[in-house]
Amino acid sequence: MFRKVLIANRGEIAVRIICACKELGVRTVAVYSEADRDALHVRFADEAICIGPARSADSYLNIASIISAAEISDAEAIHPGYGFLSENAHFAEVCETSKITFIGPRPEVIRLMGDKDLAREKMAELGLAVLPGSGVLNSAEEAEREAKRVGYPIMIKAAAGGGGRGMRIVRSADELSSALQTAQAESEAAFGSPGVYLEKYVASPRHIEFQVMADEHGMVTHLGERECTIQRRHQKLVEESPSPAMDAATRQQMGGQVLRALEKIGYTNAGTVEFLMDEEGRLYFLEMNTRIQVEHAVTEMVTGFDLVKQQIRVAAGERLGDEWKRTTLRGHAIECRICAEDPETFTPCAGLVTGLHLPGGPGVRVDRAVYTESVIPPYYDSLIAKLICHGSDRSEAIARMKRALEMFIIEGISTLIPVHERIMADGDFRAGRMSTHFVDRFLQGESKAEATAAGRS
Ligand code: MV4
Repeated sequence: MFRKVLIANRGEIAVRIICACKELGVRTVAVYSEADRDALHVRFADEAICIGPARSADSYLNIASIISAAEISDAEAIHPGYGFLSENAHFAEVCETSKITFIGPRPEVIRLMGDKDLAREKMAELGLAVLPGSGVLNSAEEAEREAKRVGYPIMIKAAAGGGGRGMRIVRSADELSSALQTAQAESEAAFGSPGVYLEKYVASPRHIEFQVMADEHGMVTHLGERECTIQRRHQKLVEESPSPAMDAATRQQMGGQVLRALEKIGYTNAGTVEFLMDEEGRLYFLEMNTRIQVEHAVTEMVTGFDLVKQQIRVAAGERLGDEWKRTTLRGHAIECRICAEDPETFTPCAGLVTGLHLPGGPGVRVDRAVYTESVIPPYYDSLIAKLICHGSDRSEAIARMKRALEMFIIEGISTLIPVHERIMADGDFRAGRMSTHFVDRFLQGESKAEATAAGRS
């Protein structure tokens, strides 16, 4: 096992990684920006090194500063968390050449999966179903030909994108050439590369993703799926495991397909394979995330495994134990992302937290970096805590979430807690009925009548 690990991240995930290290008996090095001097991850780590000014580009994304911090502190490994440098193949390579273990998959695998159209092609070749679609489009004529073959409506996606950014729906041929141009320009501006591809558009899908874990000895395992359909502008709000739309037979079949594909790629460490579920319940591969995700905790609650500890163990060369080979899912877990945002407008709101009470009791977990008197800086993601509730079944998990939200008090700043309370009371949510459009419809008040009724019952 490593003696010392550097955590190249901030916020709740940095604290979460410190928890894992402490339990493994591994010393920790935090890095922090000038805006994070008083942050919880700095306080809980054994050592902390300031790596630059508040702006992410100058600190948490600054590869040279982070590698220097690892060298100065003599850390043997770096855990990148999520976001920031977690899916940066170049960073993983620099770690390798600096003789520091990057806690994640190999750089080539990160690079393959970062190229969304190549990943799609590779996974199709390895037996996963994909939606009808194209490779990278080289001309307007090619786009026209491919769109016609696939059939409208189609969706244009950035090859270097992912997570929904830079996507565009095209409903007919006359919209195509202007949509293509805009999409290419947006992709260039956002990701530094104009490459786009197209896919058949699914009007009301669900987002379902499989959690995987693999050691460096060829053993890959899956830990069931999460349902992440409840999103707003590609930001997930609520996640759960298992998915209310998945049955045991489909889980076993899809899980098996995922494992066989990743074995052939030689995948290592934690990862997530995302699928779109169409209106008929068919699953299509979308993309793969080569990092630990925000929503990993719901999988931890239903499997009983510690995914972050296991990431560190497999990066140190340990094998997956026998218990990973026969995973059983117990009960149901739901996560609400507690963001520092206005609950009406979703505008991020930084500031001083003047009061804080965290919920507890049976089946309740809070992963957070916020504390009383902490200042939420305006420079980073608005996620300040994750509330995760486990129950023996979905309805108990929802009831726990409802009461835990009531017992979660944050004063001084606005949060999305009121939005989550309304989602938990919503009739469609409680029935497990959801699609891409859930949050928009919900905010427009279409399901408000049901919400009020369910909230009172
Ligand atoms: C799609 C789609 C419809 N058709 N692809 C959103 C996240 C990103 N990974 C891919 N996303 C989508 N891809 C095709 N071909 C609709 C979405 C989508 C979505 C999917 C599931 C849950 C919520 C969503 C919200 C917006 C868009």
